[in-house]
Amino acid sequence: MVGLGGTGLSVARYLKQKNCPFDLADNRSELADQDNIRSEFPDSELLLGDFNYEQFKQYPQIIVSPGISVRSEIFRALSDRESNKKSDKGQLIIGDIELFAQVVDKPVIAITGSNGKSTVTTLVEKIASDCGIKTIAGGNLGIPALDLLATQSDLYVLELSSFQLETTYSLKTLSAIVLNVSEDHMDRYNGLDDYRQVKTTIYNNTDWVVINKDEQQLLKLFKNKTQNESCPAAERCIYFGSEEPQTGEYGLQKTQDGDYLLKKSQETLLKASELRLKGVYNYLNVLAAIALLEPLSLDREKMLQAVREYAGLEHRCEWVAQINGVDFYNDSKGTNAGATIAAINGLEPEDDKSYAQRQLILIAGGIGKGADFTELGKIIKARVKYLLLMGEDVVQIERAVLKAGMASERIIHVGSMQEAVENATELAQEGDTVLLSPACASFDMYANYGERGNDFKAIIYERAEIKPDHMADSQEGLRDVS
Ligand code: UMA
Ligand code: ADP
Repeated sequence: MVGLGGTGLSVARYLKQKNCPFDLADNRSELADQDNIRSEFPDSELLLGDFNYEQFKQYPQIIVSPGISVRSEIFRALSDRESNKKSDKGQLIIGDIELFAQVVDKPVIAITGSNGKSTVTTLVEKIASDCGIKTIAGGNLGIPALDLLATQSDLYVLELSSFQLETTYSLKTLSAIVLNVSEDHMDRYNGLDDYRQVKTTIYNNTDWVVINKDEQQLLKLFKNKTQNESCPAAERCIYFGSEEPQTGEYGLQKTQDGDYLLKKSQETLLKASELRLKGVYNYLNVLAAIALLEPLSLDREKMLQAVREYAGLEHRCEWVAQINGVDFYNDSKGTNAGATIAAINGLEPEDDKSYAQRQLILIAGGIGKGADFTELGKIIKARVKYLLLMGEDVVQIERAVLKAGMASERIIHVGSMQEAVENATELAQEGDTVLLSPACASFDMYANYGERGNDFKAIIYERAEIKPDHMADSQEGLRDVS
């Protein structure tokens, strides 16, 4: 088992329970919990420090954590050894989702995408549970997949990252979705096409394919795939998107009276104003969740009631407080450009007539993961009055924003969250909105996005003299590159 984060430990516990012999490796030379690991797994060797090809090649199977790239030299070399390509256990290099796939005996719904995964995963879990199905969700969301097996469930909802998909081969799903694809993790992929290709492997073995019609490149890729391979789901596609739907599809209808979520061409599911989630991207998340559950033919009214009740997750465009007429939103989970664009558009809908009078002040920056910020730069220029930048890769964002034509005096560099909030408060006028949506990972300044969001909220609560009783401690499952 290579990599001893949350996934590594869950795999190790699973293998121990199955009496399957294994050793453990991590390329860090020291781990904070290494003594505990040694005493929990006394029969396993603990290999710390640089990975060693000669050592690794002795093993019939290598399970790799998602935080470690299987495209790195050592794993490429190991898989290239023709004779070892497949062990008697299957692929030589696998991940925890593959182990899960080999034993799960209940239906699985799988969700990937650059943004919206956690929202859709938890919404699917809530709808199915409220409709009376014993459901549990996990994967990239937080509870490692193998740990889900300890809870008796009739339905598993898995959030899957592209890293996890890279080491998964035999996952069979009831329904599967690639929500969207925008630049993320470009430090691990050879461009957007490569990343998109990995994401679409989620459709490899699914009964029902749920497809976002707005994602033209994805549609094209899927059509090519189904033409070239015999794909059982080719006739079982459920389409959704932001346009008015055609028969059998899910979509949105914009009217004078507001937005409606529709199924097929006539049937109204919900009026957008009935939802606690806001923003077109969230309406799409709702449609995606309902579409994923279509094969289960759930009770329609119970399903819609669950959707109405769903309040969204912490750190995703979460309203924090209003101070002197200024609203503060925490979107610390906005860890790539696509997420921040969605958050900006969601808070300031184009058709909102009062938009012109309101100012948006954006706090962004962190680890850019090699992303191209050109599109985000244009949106910021068009919609953001002041941009407060902090963290390691602010130069890339600043360059994109200046290139889009934003005046340099509207861009302010700050050294801490405290300074960011102080500046934002000074610049904001009554009616304005301050949004933390970094478009970057947090680990230059924080342990994870949760800690970053909590820091932002704590500063605001202090200024507002609010004593929140719901401030979460550093949450399990938020160990991230996000
Ligand atoms: N690491 C090393 N050396 C090692 C092992 C890990 O340096 O030998 C580093 C990695 O580079 C990484 C960190 O340690 O920065 C954690 O890596 P890991 O694979 O051990 O992480 P886990 O604790 O197992 O968490 C993983 C997911 N993390 C990643 O994919 C990086 C978690 O998703 C997921 O919740 C968990 O498994 C359970 O399935 C987090 C994430 O950020 C939320 N995911 C990315 C995202 O959503 O964008 C993909
Ligand atoms: P993920 O698990 O994929 O990171 P989340 O549901 O946690 O997604 O949402 C993270 C951020 O992504 C949100 O805070 C929001 O800014 C943005 N977002 C959510 N849903 C979408 C979507 N469908 N399209 C684009 N951006 C989205």
